[in-house]
Amino acid sequence: MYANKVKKIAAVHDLSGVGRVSLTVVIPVLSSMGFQVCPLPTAILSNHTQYPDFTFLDLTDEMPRIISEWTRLGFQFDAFYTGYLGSPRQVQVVCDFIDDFRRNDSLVVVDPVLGDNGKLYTNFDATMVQQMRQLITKADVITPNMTELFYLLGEPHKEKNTDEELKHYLRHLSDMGPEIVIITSVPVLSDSHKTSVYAYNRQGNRYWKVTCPYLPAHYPGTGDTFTSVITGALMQGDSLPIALDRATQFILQGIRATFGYEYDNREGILLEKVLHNLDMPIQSSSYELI
Ligand code: PXL
Repeated sequence: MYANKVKKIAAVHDLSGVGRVSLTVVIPVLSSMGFQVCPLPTAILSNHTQYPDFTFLDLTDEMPRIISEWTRLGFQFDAFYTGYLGSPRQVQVVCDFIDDFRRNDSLVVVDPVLGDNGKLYTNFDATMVQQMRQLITKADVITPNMTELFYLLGEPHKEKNTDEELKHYLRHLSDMGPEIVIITSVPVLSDSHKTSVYAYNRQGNRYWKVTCPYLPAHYPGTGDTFTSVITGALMQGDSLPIALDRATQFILQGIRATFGYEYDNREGILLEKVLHNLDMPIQSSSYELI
C-alpha cells in the first residue's frame, strides 16, 4: 500500500507576493505543523487585492495541465485545501480534481473566500458566489466568515445574530454537504471587546462556541491562517473544539505580536514572530458547547 511518509496537502490558493495571504501563509503554517504542502496555484498576484492596485495572472488554463501531470506521476494526497480562486471556471476544475484524487479517508477543506466586511473582494461577482456554493458541496469542512456566510446562504448581510440564528445558519450550510461548518469573526452582542467562532459537527450533532478578546484592527490573511491551523489540527487528530481553540489562540497571538507597532495593517499579522508557537500545547481552553 502506498503511503505518504509525511502527509501531503494539495493547497489550491493564489500566490500573492506581498500582504501575507493565501499560499504565503498556508505553506509556513502547515509546514510548521509537519505537513508537506503541494500548491496548485490559482493565480499569481503582485500583492493581495485589498491594495488599490495589483497585477493578476489567472492560472485557470494551467491547472488542468498540472493535475494531469500529477495523475500521470501517481501522486496521492491526504488532504485537499482550497481558498482564493482565480476565476469561477476553476470551480469545475477543482471539483473534478477532488473527485478523481480523494480517497475514503481524505480530508477536504474549503475556505469559501469571497469577501469581508459585508462586501465581495475586488474581482468577484455573483457568478463566483454561485460557483462557490457548488464547491462547498464537496467539502468535509468549510470556514466562512460572516460576509461569506450570508453570500452562501443568499441572504442579506445581518450584523446582529442570536445563538439560535447562528445555529440555524450552521445547520443550513451543513445540509449543503459539509459535515463540519465553522463561522469565523462573529461579533459578541453583549461585549464589543470580544469576538466568537461558532461551529457545528453533524457527526454527534453538536454546536461549539469559542470566544476571545477582540483587538480593533483588521489584518488581511487572518482567515487563511485560521483555516490552515484548523486543517493541520484536524489532520493531526485534534477534536473539533481543540482545533478551534488552537486556531483562535494562534490568531490572537499573531494579532498581539503585531498590534503594538505602527504598521501598515495591509501587510497582515507578523506571522514570522509567532510561527514557533504552533509547536506548543494550547495554553487555556475556552470552548463551550451551545
Ligand atoms: O485572504 C484572502 C485573500 C486571498 N487572496 C487574495 C486576496 C485575499 C483577500 O483580500 O486579495 C489575492
